[in-house]
Amino acid sequence: MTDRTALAIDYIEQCRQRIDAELDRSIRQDSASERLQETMRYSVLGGGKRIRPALCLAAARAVGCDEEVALVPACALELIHAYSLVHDDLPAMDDDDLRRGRPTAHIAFDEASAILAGDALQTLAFSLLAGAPGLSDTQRIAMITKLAQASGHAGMVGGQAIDLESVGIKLNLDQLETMHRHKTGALIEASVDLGALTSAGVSQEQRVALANYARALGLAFQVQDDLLDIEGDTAIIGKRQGSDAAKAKPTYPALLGLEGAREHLATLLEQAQRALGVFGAEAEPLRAMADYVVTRNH
Ligand code: GRG
Repeated sequence: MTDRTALAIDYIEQCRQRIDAELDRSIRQDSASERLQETMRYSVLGGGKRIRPALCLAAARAVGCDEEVALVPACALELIHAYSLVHDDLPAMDDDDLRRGRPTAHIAFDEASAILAGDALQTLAFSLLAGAPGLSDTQRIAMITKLAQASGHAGMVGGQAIDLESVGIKLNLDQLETMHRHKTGALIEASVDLGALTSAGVSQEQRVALANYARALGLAFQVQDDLLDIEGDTAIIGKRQGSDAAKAKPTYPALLGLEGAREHLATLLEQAQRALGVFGAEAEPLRAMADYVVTRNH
């Protein structure tokens, strides 16, 4: 493990404690149904690497902001991520029994509860953003707009639709990247941008640099995910059982070969790190996060 990867692991751990406390507090707030609240808590607080919220806090630091101001936006990102996983695991989607090493929400509870929990997590994300402390209305609206675009049909949900439509079809590299840019990249890009938006004075140059970083990192995340699937690490933690259709999905190693995928990953990491050239030491957590994403083992 490099020093920078160790720094990322420490940084994520520090973020996790603050994020999980805030997520717990948000979900505890008045809920009409105890079972629904329990399904939401199960889906959000039962593990997960917290990559997206940590990226949001790290981006806030890079633009000179107090990470505390990015805490609520970071939670909104994790809530959207958790909702996407709950819905992705449903029988109508990937039909997975295990997630993060334990039964998926629809197995632990039931399908209707899982659908409702996903719906409620999504709306909670936007409700949190609308009341995020320490930000102007203009900043809150910019964040809500960004997160809605990144998670809706122009982003993550759109990517999921492309994914479902492409089962059994041989995608080329461009098509594969388009799918991943929407499905997983858009939320990673939004994570960094929401962090950048915590600074009212963020410059265009900084935002473009961070967008380039996040774009390369979002793709790198997916290449590493595909490589981990091949190495079998994800099977060990029971992340996926999945339907035959899910297993037949196109991947980077299938298109580029194992070595080709590893080279592609190295190129994307280099692009991400190069994009941060306009920043100094304040972007060190972002640099570390990039190293972590491409070397993580689950
Ligand atoms: C169903 C609305 C809807 C969207 C689904 C993002 C997505 C779209 C589905 C996730 C399916 C999946 C397993 C994609 C592969 C990449 C990915 C997002 C992995 C999970 O993210 P991690 O590794 O998860 O950050 P943890 O558990 O650490 O939070």
